[in-house]
Amino acid sequence: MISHARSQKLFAEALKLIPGGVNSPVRAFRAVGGQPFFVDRAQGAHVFDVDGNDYIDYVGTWGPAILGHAPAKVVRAIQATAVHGTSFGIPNPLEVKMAKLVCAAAPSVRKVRMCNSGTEATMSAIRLARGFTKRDKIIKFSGCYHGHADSLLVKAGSGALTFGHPDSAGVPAAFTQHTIVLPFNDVESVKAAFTANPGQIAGIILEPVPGNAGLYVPLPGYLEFLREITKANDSLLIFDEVMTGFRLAWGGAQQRYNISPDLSCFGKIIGGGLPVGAFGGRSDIMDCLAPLGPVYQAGTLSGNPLALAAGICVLEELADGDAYNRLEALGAQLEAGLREAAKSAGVPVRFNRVGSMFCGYFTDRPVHNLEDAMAADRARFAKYFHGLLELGVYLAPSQFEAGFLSTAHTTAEIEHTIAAAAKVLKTL
Ligand code: KE4
Repeated sequence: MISHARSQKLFAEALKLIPGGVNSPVRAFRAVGGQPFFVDRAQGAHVFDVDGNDYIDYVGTWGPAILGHAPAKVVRAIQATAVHGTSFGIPNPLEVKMAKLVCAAAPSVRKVRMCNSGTEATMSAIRLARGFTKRDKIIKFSGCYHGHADSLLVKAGSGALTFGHPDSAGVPAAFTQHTIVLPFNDVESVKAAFTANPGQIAGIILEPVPGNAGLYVPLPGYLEFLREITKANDSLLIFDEVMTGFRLAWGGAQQRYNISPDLSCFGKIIGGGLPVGAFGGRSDIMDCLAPLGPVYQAGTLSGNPLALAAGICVLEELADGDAYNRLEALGAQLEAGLREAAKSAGVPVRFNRVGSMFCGYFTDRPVHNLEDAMAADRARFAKYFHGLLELGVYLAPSQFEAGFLSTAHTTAEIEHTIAAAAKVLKTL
């Protein structure tokens, strides 16, 4: 049994001062039980808690750490930038450099605006889509998470005709009445929504590979269908690539699946672990943004030099594409090992993976949408999570989160993880 004495003491203090003791809900371990550990430092593929325990990390600060934690080059870039100023609120050369990199990676993005979180990016992209199309309604999919903007904290209505209901206290029904929530990977429901709301849908926003209900993938032809039906209805296709951008390929999911969305949202990796968001797309749409056009959007720290220095360093490291070959090889090794371990233990696990993003669902059914994911055995996942934690492997503390590999992971760490999983699965 590893000690968590110092973490427990810190958590007790945190609970008095911070709601739930955490600054973001998922960190509280409520989905798996127990208490969160407090991190002391992170390096490469490892995080070390305040009690000195060492964990192989498959959360990667929820996606940004694609090169592992504290890569020397990134730390140096932040240090070298900080001595010249930590924030300007004035145009700076790094903003042009970052914009060039994003546009080079994603040809659908001809202009891009930096902001400070994925939530800001998606919230702004939706406002922009509504301003450009002069329409109010937005389609999103259950199980896709786009941050905590009011109009996106919504659960499905009873069908295409009825609109979303708030999925959080404090969100007035009026704020979600224009949001239509549909099941992912379901073509007919999208057709019905457009038929029921002719000329009223500003756009569809989706995670092209949903990573916020575990991980599941678009069925063949689904993304192409969404591209066509939005075009046919003068609606916009918005790819929320906050998680998949620069993760699934240099050009993100849109490169991997060869789809050209009208707008894309980014975050996480492009800030190298510092607070960041971005949204971009067709020039005719982006030019509707203030100060050029009537759609307002702003941010004191947008284009912050430290976040851009860190992000540019990471993107330049990823640009030659070698990282993605390495991540694919590591992902394949992990997938093969975990599938074998579950089979040997006789435990039904459905393992979904795209490149360096993965999720093992404790179910014997395929998982193609939120409903399928909800059928997974969460209690079994919780035992698996804690069993692995005891053996020095840190997965996301929820069945409904994706796991992430980094280029700092090695085959030795993957082998340790597989051996630990084999041991724990036998106890479930
Ligand atoms: P942030 O506002 O947390 O930077 O980004 C929101 C967001 C938008 N779009 C996608 C596809 C996302 O995955 C996220 C945030 N992801 C979660 C992980 N499931 C962040 C972790 C957290 O909320 O603490």
